[in-house]
Amino acid sequence: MDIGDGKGAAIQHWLVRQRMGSKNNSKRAVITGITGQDGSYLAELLLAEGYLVHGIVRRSSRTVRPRLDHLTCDDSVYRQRLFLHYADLEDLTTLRRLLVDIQPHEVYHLAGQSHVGVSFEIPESTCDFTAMGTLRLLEVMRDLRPSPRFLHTSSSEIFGHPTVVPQHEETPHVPITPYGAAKSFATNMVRIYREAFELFACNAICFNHESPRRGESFVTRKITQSAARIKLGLQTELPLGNIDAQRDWGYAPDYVRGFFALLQADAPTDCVFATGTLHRVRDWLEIAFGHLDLDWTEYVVFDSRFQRKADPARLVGDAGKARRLLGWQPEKSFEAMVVEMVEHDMAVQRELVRSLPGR
Ligand code: G4F
Repeated sequence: MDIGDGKGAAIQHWLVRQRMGSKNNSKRAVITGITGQDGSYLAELLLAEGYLVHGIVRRSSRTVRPRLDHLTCDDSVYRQRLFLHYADLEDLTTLRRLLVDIQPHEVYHLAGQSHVGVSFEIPESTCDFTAMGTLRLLEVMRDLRPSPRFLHTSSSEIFGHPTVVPQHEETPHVPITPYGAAKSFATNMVRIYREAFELFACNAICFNHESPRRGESFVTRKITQSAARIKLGLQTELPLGNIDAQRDWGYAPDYVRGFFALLQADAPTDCVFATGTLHRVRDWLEIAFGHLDLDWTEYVVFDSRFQRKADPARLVGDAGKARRLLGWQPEKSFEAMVVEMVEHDMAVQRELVRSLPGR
Protein backbone atom coordinates (compact mmCIF):
# COMPACT_ATOMS: atom_id res chain seq x y z
CA MET A 1 0.00 0.00 0.00
CA ASP A 2 1.25 3.48 -0.88
CA ILE A 3 1.54 5.48 2.35
CA GLY A 4 -1.63 7.45 2.31
CA ASP A 5 -3.24 10.75 3.15
CA GLY A 6 -6.63 9.31 4.17
CA LYS A 7 -7.78 8.18 0.71
CA GLY A 8 -8.88 4.58 0.48
CA ALA A 9 -6.09 2.09 0.08
CA ALA A 10 -7.64 0.56 -3.01
CA ILE A 11 -7.95 3.93 -4.77
CA GLN A 12 -4.39 4.84 -3.84
CA HIS A 13 -3.21 1.53 -5.16
CA TRP A 14 -5.10 2.07 -8.44
CA LEU A 15 -3.64 5.59 -8.78
CA VAL A 16 -0.12 4.33 -8.19
CA ARG A 17 -0.56 1.59 -10.78
CA GLN A 18 -1.95 4.07 -13.29
CA ARG A 19 1.05 6.33 -12.83
CA MET A 20 3.43 3.42 -13.02
CA GLY A 21 1.73 2.30 -16.23
CA SER A 22 1.73 5.75 -17.80
CA LYS A 23 5.48 6.00 -17.40
CA ASN A 24 6.30 2.46 -18.28
CA ASN A 25 9.41 3.53 -20.18
CA SER A 26 10.99 4.43 -16.86
CA LYS A 27 12.92 1.82 -14.94
CA ARG A 28 11.52 0.93 -11.52
CA ALA A 29 13.70 0.50 -8.46
CA VAL A 30 12.83 -0.67 -4.95
CA ILE A 31 14.90 0.49 -1.98
CA THR A 32 14.60 -1.13 1.44
CA GLY A 33 15.93 1.25 4.09
CA ILE A 34 15.10 4.32 2.00
CA THR A 35 14.79 6.52 5.12
CA GLY A 36 18.42 5.92 6.13
CA GLN A 37 21.58 7.77 5.13
CA ASP A 38 22.39 5.62 2.08
CA GLY A 39 18.75 5.10 1.11
CA SER A 40 18.07 8.82 0.86
CA TYR A 41 21.16 9.48 -1.27
CA LEU A 42 20.32 6.50 -3.47
CA ALA A 43 16.73 7.72 -3.95
CA GLU A 44 18.10 11.09 -5.16
CA LEU A 45 20.54 9.39 -7.53
CA LEU A 46 17.91 7.06 -9.02
CA LEU A 47 15.38 9.87 -9.46
CA ALA A 48 18.07 11.89 -11.24
CA GLU A 49 18.66 8.86 -13.49
CA GLY A 50 14.96 8.88 -14.43
CA TYR A 51 13.83 5.89 -12.34
CA LEU A 52 10.51 5.49 -10.58
CA VAL A 53 11.58 4.84 -7.00
CA HIS A 54 9.62 2.71 -4.52
CA GLY A 55 10.80 2.87 -0.92
CA ILE A 56 9.95 0.22 1.65
CA VAL A 57 9.31 1.78 5.05
CA ARG A 58 8.89 0.10 8.43
CA ARG A 59 5.50 0.71 10.01
CA SER A 60 6.00 2.78 13.18
CA SER A 61 4.29 5.60 15.02
CA ARG A 62 7.04 7.96 13.76
CA THR A 63 6.05 9.55 10.51
CA VAL A 64 8.96 12.00 10.45
CA ARG A 65 11.48 11.13 7.75
CA PRO A 66 13.91 14.04 7.81
CA ARG A 67 16.31 12.64 5.21
CA LEU A 68 13.47 12.37 2.69
CA ASP A 69 11.58 15.58 3.52
CA HIS A 70 12.96 17.48 0.55
CA LEU A 71 11.61 14.74 -1.73
CA THR A 72 8.30 13.94 -0.01
CA CYS A 73 7.42 17.66 0.23
CA ASP A 74 7.97 18.10 -3.50
CA ASP A 75 4.63 17.50 -5.28
CA SER A 76 6.38 16.94 -8.58
CA VAL A 77 8.29 14.02 -7.03
CA TYR A 78 6.28 12.38 -4.25
CA ARG A 79 3.61 10.01 -5.55
CA GLN A 80 4.64 10.95 -9.08
CA ARG A 81 8.10 9.36 -9.24
CA LEU A 82 8.74 8.44 -5.60
CA PHE A 83 6.42 6.09 -3.72
CA LEU A 84 6.64 4.83 -0.15
CA HIS A 85 5.12 1.54 1.00
CA TYR A 86 4.83 0.01 4.45
CA ALA A 87 6.38 -3.42 4.93
CA ASP A 88 8.58 -5.14 7.50
CA LEU A 89 11.39 -7.47 6.55
CA GLU A 90 9.75 -10.06 8.81
CA ASP A 91 6.57 -9.91 6.72
CA LEU A 92 7.21 -12.03 3.65
CA THR A 93 3.65 -11.98 2.31
CA THR A 94 3.54 -8.19 2.18
CA LEU A 95 7.02 -7.98 0.67
CA ARG A 96 6.08 -10.51 -1.97
CA ARG A 97 2.83 -8.71 -2.84
CA LEU A 98 4.61 -5.38 -3.16
CA LEU A 99 7.37 -6.75 -5.35
CA VAL A 100 4.89 -8.62 -7.57
CA ASP A 101 2.86 -5.39 -7.97
CA ILE A 102 5.83 -3.11 -8.62
CA GLN A 103 7.78 -5.53 -10.86
CA PRO A 104 11.04 -3.67 -10.24
CA HIS A 105 14.03 -3.78 -12.56
CA GLU A 106 16.37 -3.27 -9.61
CA VAL A 107 16.10 -3.93 -5.86
CA TYR A 108 18.53 -2.24 -3.48
CA HIS A 109 18.41 -3.96 -0.09
CA LEU A 110 19.83 -1.45 2.39
CA ALA A 111 17.62 -2.07 5.45
CA GLY A 112 18.88 -3.72 8.60
CA GLN A 113 19.79 -3.12 12.22
CA SER A 114 23.01 -1.19 11.52
CA HIS A 115 24.40 -0.52 15.02
CA VAL A 116 27.27 -2.90 15.71
CA GLY A 117 27.46 -2.12 19.46
CA VAL A 118 23.69 -2.51 19.88
CA SER A 119 23.84 -5.94 18.21
CA PHE A 120 25.30 -7.32 21.47
CA GLU A 121 22.14 -6.14 23.30
CA ILE A 122 19.65 -7.37 20.67
CA PRO A 123 21.42 -10.25 18.89
CA GLU A 124 18.28 -12.19 18.03
CA SER A 125 16.41 -9.34 16.34
CA THR A 126 19.66 -8.25 14.64
CA CYS A 127 19.97 -11.71 13.09
CA ASP A 128 16.29 -11.93 12.25
CA PHE A 129 16.26 -8.57 10.52
CA THR A 130 19.72 -8.50 8.94
CA ALA A 131 20.33 -12.17 8.14
CA MET A 132 16.86 -13.70 7.73
CA GLY A 133 15.40 -10.50 6.26
CA THR A 134 17.89 -10.78 3.39
CA LEU A 135 17.15 -14.47 2.89
CA ARG A 136 13.41 -13.75 2.76
CA LEU A 137 13.94 -11.14 0.07
CA LEU A 138 16.15 -13.53 -1.92
CA GLU A 139 13.35 -16.09 -1.79
CA VAL A 140 11.00 -13.57 -3.41
CA MET A 141 13.66 -12.69 -6.02
CA ARG A 142 13.85 -16.36 -6.91
CA ASP A 143 10.17 -16.41 -7.86
CA LEU A 144 9.85 -13.08 -9.69
CA ARG A 145 9.65 -13.20 -13.49
CA PRO A 146 11.55 -11.42 -14.85
CA SER A 147 13.94 -11.50 -11.92
CA PRO A 148 15.15 -8.02 -10.88
CA ARG A 149 18.77 -7.15 -10.32
CA PHE A 150 19.43 -7.30 -6.57
CA LEU A 151 22.01 -5.47 -4.43
CA HIS A 152 22.68 -6.21 -0.77
CA THR A 153 24.78 -3.76 1.26
CA SER A 154 27.21 -5.96 3.13
CA SER A 155 29.72 -4.66 5.66
CA SER A 156 33.40 -4.73 6.52
CA GLU A 157 32.22 -6.20 9.86
CA ILE A 158 32.14 -9.61 8.14
CA PHE A 159 35.97 -9.58 8.29
CA GLY A 160 36.08 -9.01 12.08
CA HIS A 161 39.65 -9.96 12.95
CA PRO A 162 40.97 -10.21 9.40
CA THR A 163 43.74 -12.53 8.35
CA VAL A 164 44.57 -10.29 5.38
CA VAL A 165 45.20 -6.52 5.28
CA PRO A 166 43.72 -4.77 3.31
CA GLN A 167 40.57 -6.86 2.86
CA HIS A 168 39.08 -7.69 -0.53
CA GLU A 169 36.18 -9.73 -1.92
CA GLU A 170 37.93 -13.08 -1.31
CA THR A 171 39.14 -12.36 2.24
CA PRO A 172 37.75 -15.02 4.64
CA HIS A 173 34.93 -13.92 6.94
CA VAL A 174 35.88 -13.93 10.65
CA PRO A 175 33.06 -11.91 12.25
CA ILE A 176 33.41 -11.06 15.95
CA THR A 177 30.08 -9.33 16.57
CA PRO A 178 26.45 -10.53 16.20
CA TYR A 179 26.03 -7.86 13.53
CA GLY A 180 29.10 -9.13 11.64
CA ALA A 181 27.86 -12.72 11.83
CA ALA A 182 24.41 -11.72 10.53
CA LYS A 183 25.97 -9.77 7.66
CA SER A 184 28.27 -12.68 6.86
CA PHE A 185 25.25 -15.03 6.61
CA ALA A 186 23.41 -12.57 4.36
CA THR A 187 26.50 -12.00 2.17
CA ASN A 188 26.98 -15.74 1.69
CA MET A 189 23.29 -16.23 0.88
CA VAL A 190 23.48 -13.58 -1.84
CA ARG A 191 26.45 -15.39 -3.39
CA ILE A 192 24.78 -18.82 -3.01
CA TYR A 193 21.54 -17.62 -4.65
CA ARG A 194 23.55 -15.97 -7.44
CA GLU A 195 25.33 -19.24 -8.18
CA ALA A 196 22.51 -21.73 -7.51
CA PHE A 197 19.56 -19.84 -9.04
CA GLU A 198 21.44 -17.61 -11.49
CA LEU A 199 20.11 -14.43 -9.92
CA PHE A 200 21.71 -11.10 -10.76
CA ALA A 201 22.52 -10.68 -7.06
CA CYS A 202 25.46 -8.60 -5.81
CA ASN A 203 27.07 -7.70 -2.49
CA ALA A 204 28.40 -4.17 -2.05
CA ILE A 205 30.87 -4.83 0.78
CA CYS A 206 31.00 -1.41 2.39
CA PHE A 207 33.54 -0.06 4.81
CA ASN A 208 32.38 2.77 7.08
CA HIS A 209 30.84 5.65 5.17
CA GLU A 210 29.65 8.93 6.64
CA SER A 211 27.89 12.18 5.75
CA PRO A 212 25.79 14.93 7.34
CA ARG A 213 22.91 12.42 7.15
CA ARG A 214 24.69 9.86 9.35
CA GLY A 215 22.74 8.72 12.42
CA GLU A 216 23.67 10.62 15.56
CA SER A 217 24.75 7.57 17.56
CA PHE A 218 27.59 6.64 15.20
CA VAL A 219 30.90 7.98 16.49
CA THR A 220 31.54 10.30 13.53
CA ARG A 221 28.28 12.23 13.69
CA LYS A 222 28.34 12.12 17.49
CA ILE A 223 31.68 13.96 17.31
CA THR A 224 30.72 16.56 14.70
CA GLN A 225 27.39 17.25 16.42
CA SER A 226 28.99 17.49 19.87
CA ALA A 227 31.74 19.82 18.61
CA ALA A 228 29.05 22.14 17.23
CA ARG A 229 27.00 22.01 20.44
CA ILE A 230 30.07 22.65 22.61
CA LYS A 231 31.02 25.61 20.41
CA LEU A 232 27.53 27.08 20.92
CA GLY A 233 27.50 26.41 24.69
CA LEU A 234 24.80 23.72 24.46
CA GLN A 235 26.97 20.87 25.76
CA THR A 236 30.00 20.73 28.06
CA GLU A 237 31.54 17.30 27.48
CA LEU A 238 31.69 14.44 25.01
CA PRO A 239 31.64 10.87 26.43
CA LEU A 240 33.32 8.34 24.13
CA GLY A 241 34.61 4.77 24.14
CA ASN A 242 37.92 3.81 22.53
CA ILE A 243 39.26 6.87 20.70
CA ASP A 244 42.19 4.86 19.33
CA ALA A 245 39.80 2.64 17.36
CA GLN A 246 40.64 2.69 13.66
CA ARG A 247 38.39 2.51 10.64
CA ASP A 248 38.47 3.07 6.88
CA TRP A 249 36.02 5.99 6.64
CA GLY A 250 34.63 7.13 3.28
CA TYR A 251 31.91 9.48 2.09
CA ALA A 252 28.40 7.96 1.75
CA PRO A 253 27.38 9.61 -1.58
CA ASP A 254 30.56 8.17 -3.14
CA TYR A 255 29.55 4.67 -2.00
CA VAL A 256 25.98 5.05 -3.26
CA ARG A 257 27.40 5.87 -6.71
CA GLY A 258 29.16 2.53 -6.43
CA PHE A 259 25.90 0.66 -5.61
CA PHE A 260 24.29 1.99 -8.77
CA ALA A 261 27.34 1.21 -10.92
CA LEU A 262 27.48 -2.35 -9.55
CA LEU A 263 23.90 -3.09 -10.66
CA GLN A 264 24.65 -1.71 -14.15
CA ALA A 265 27.62 -4.10 -14.62
CA ASP A 266 27.51 -6.79 -17.32
CA ALA A 267 27.51 -9.67 -14.82
CA PRO A 268 26.61 -10.00 -11.13
CA THR A 269 29.46 -9.99 -8.64
CA ASP A 270 30.61 -8.66 -5.25
CA CYS A 271 32.65 -5.48 -4.81
CA VAL A 272 34.41 -3.84 -1.89
CA PHE A 273 33.82 -0.09 -1.50
CA ALA A 274 36.48 1.55 0.65
CA THR A 275 39.11 4.33 0.64
CA GLY A 276 42.05 2.08 1.57
CA THR A 277 43.15 4.47 4.34
CA LEU A 278 42.87 3.96 8.09
CA HIS A 279 42.12 6.79 10.51
CA ARG A 280 41.58 6.83 14.28
CA VAL A 281 38.57 8.22 16.14
CA ARG A 282 41.00 10.82 17.51
CA ASP A 283 41.59 12.10 13.94
CA TRP A 284 37.89 13.02 13.82
CA LEU A 285 38.33 14.85 17.12
CA GLU A 286 41.40 16.77 15.87
CA ILE A 287 39.77 17.92 12.64
CA ALA A 288 36.22 18.55 13.91
CA PHE A 289 37.15 20.45 17.08
CA GLY A 290 40.13 22.09 15.34
CA HIS A 291 37.83 23.46 12.64
CA LEU A 292 35.90 25.27 15.38
CA ASP A 293 39.07 26.46 17.17
CA LEU A 294 38.41 24.11 20.10
CA ASP A 295 40.85 21.82 21.94
CA TRP A 296 39.11 18.42 22.09
CA THR A 297 41.20 17.23 25.05
CA GLU A 298 39.30 19.70 27.27
CA TYR A 299 35.93 18.07 26.51
CA VAL A 300 36.33 14.36 25.75
CA VAL A 301 35.80 11.94 28.64
CA PHE A 302 36.04 8.16 28.60
CA ASP A 303 32.73 6.37 29.14
CA SER A 304 32.81 2.58 29.44
CA ARG A 305 29.23 2.36 28.10
CA PHE A 306 30.67 3.07 24.64
CA GLN A 307 33.49 0.54 24.92
CA ARG A 308 32.65 -2.47 22.71
CA LYS A 309 32.72 -6.05 24.02
CA ALA A 310 34.66 -6.83 20.86
CA ASP A 311 35.84 -4.34 18.27
CA PRO A 312 37.43 -5.26 14.94
CA ALA A 313 40.96 -4.03 14.29
CA ARG A 314 42.69 -3.16 11.01
CA LEU A 315 39.53 -3.07 8.91
CA VAL A 316 40.77 -1.38 5.76
CA GLY A 317 39.47 -2.14 2.30
CA ASP A 318 41.01 -2.84 -1.09
CA ALA A 319 38.58 -1.38 -3.65
CA GLY A 320 40.77 -2.41 -6.60
CA LYS A 321 38.04 -4.57 -8.14
CA ALA A 322 35.46 -1.73 -8.04
CA ARG A 323 38.04 0.56 -9.64
CA ARG A 324 38.90 -1.89 -12.41
CA LEU A 325 35.38 -3.19 -13.09
CA LEU A 326 33.23 -0.11 -12.50
CA GLY A 327 35.70 2.75 -12.81
CA TRP A 328 34.68 3.63 -9.24
CA GLN A 329 36.79 5.64 -6.88
CA PRO A 330 36.04 7.77 -3.83
CA GLU A 331 36.06 11.49 -4.58
CA LYS A 332 35.77 13.32 -1.28
CA SER A 333 38.80 13.47 1.01
CA PHE A 334 38.64 12.52 4.69
CA GLU A 335 39.30 16.11 5.84
CA ALA A 336 36.70 17.61 3.48
CA MET A 337 34.10 15.11 4.71
CA VAL A 338 34.71 15.90 8.40
CA VAL A 339 34.55 19.65 7.74
CA GLU A 340 31.32 19.29 5.73
CA MET A 341 29.72 17.41 8.62
CA VAL A 342 30.89 19.97 11.20
CA GLU A 343 29.55 22.86 9.14
CA HIS A 344 26.25 21.08 8.65
CA ASP A 345 25.96 20.46 12.39
CA MET A 346 26.85 24.08 13.19
CA ALA A 347 24.01 25.24 10.91
CA VAL A 348 21.53 22.77 12.48
CA GLN A 349 22.48 23.67 16.06
CA ARG A 350 22.41 27.44 15.35
CA GLU A 351 18.89 26.99 13.99
CA LEU A 352 17.97 25.07 17.15
CA VAL A 353 19.31 27.90 19.34
CA ARG A 354 17.33 30.44 17.32
CA SER A 355 14.13 28.43 17.85
CA LEU A 356 14.57 28.23 21.67
CA PRO A 357 11.91 30.14 23.63
CA GLY A 358 13.08 33.64 24.57
CA ARG A 359 15.50 33.95 21.65
O1 G4F B 1 30.61 4.73 14.31
P1 G4F B 1 30.58 3.32 14.79
O2 G4F B 1 29.48 2.98 15.73
O3 G4F B 1 30.60 2.41 13.49
P2 G4F B 1 30.91 0.84 13.30
O4 G4F B 1 30.71 0.07 14.53
O5 G4F B 1 32.26 0.73 12.67
O6 G4F B 1 29.78 0.41 12.26
C1 G4F B 1 29.45 1.14 11.11
O7 G4F B 1 30.23 0.78 10.01
C2 G4F B 1 30.11 -0.59 9.60
C3 G4F B 1 31.02 -0.83 8.41
O8 G4F B 1 30.56 -0.11 7.32
C4 G4F B 1 28.66 -0.89 9.26
F1 G4F B 1 28.54 -2.19 8.90
C5 G4F B 1 27.77 -0.60 10.44
O9 G4F B 1 26.43 -0.78 10.06
C6 G4F B 1 27.97 0.87 10.81
O10 G4F B 1 27.54 1.68 9.75
O11 G4F B 1 31.97 2.98 15.53
C7 G4F B 1 33.22 3.19 14.92
C8 G4F B 1 34.33 2.99 15.95
C9 G4F B 1 34.21 1.68 16.72
O12 G4F B 1 35.51 1.12 16.83
C10 G4F B 1 33.75 2.09 18.11
O13 G4F B 1 34.21 1.21 19.14
O14 G4F B 1 34.24 4.03 16.94
C11 G4F B 1 34.42 3.46 18.23
N1 G4F B 1 33.78 4.33 19.22
C12 G4F B 1 34.46 4.98 20.23
N2 G4F B 1 33.60 5.68 20.96
C13 G4F B 1 32.48 4.64 19.32
C14 G4F B 1 32.36 5.50 20.40
N3 G4F B 1 31.41 4.27 18.56
C15 G4F B 1 30.19 4.79 18.90
N4 G4F B 1 29.12 4.47 18.14
N5 G4F B 1 30.04 5.62 19.98
C16 G4F B 1 31.09 6.01 20.76
O15 G4F B 1 30.93 6.77 21.73
